[in-house]
Amino acid sequence: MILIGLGSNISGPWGSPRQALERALVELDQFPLRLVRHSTVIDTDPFGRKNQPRFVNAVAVVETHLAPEALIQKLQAIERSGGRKRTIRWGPRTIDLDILDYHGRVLNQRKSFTRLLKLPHPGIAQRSFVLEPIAEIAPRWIH
Ligand code: PH2
Ligand code: MG
Ligand code: MG
Repeated sequence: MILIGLGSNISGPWGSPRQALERALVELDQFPLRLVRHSTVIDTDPFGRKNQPRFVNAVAVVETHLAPEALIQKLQAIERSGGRKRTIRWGPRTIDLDILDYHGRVLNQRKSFTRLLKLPHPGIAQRSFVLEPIAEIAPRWIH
């Protein structure tokens, strides 16, 4: 199973955070991605950096033939079209798409000089805004 985490807490070209999540779900259903199912969209307290707007979060199950490295690049391209600017870590964002799990693969790889692709996503167990949507759509999923 491939699990994608979605998050947003500022408006951008796709509208409000909730509208941006809805649009991102449409983008996750364009070839070579197929949206299998997704959770409800929940309002959540900001995690990590507290003094920023509240988030909306959801989790989606997708299918694709893309390998993890190609998938993350595809997700980053979707983020860019949703107005994502990479500034401060854990700061406000118009749209954030994270690979949470890729068929149980374990990866800790240097993708470029600065960015690491880690699988499963290292923050899952600490983040209820990820765990609750996973429990909704994949209750038998095991970390
Ligand atoms: N994402 C972050 C940092 N903090 N807090 C919530 N509630 N939801 C998020 O998606 C989120 C966050 C960095 O990706
Ligand atoms: Mg994130
Ligand atoms: Mg991210």
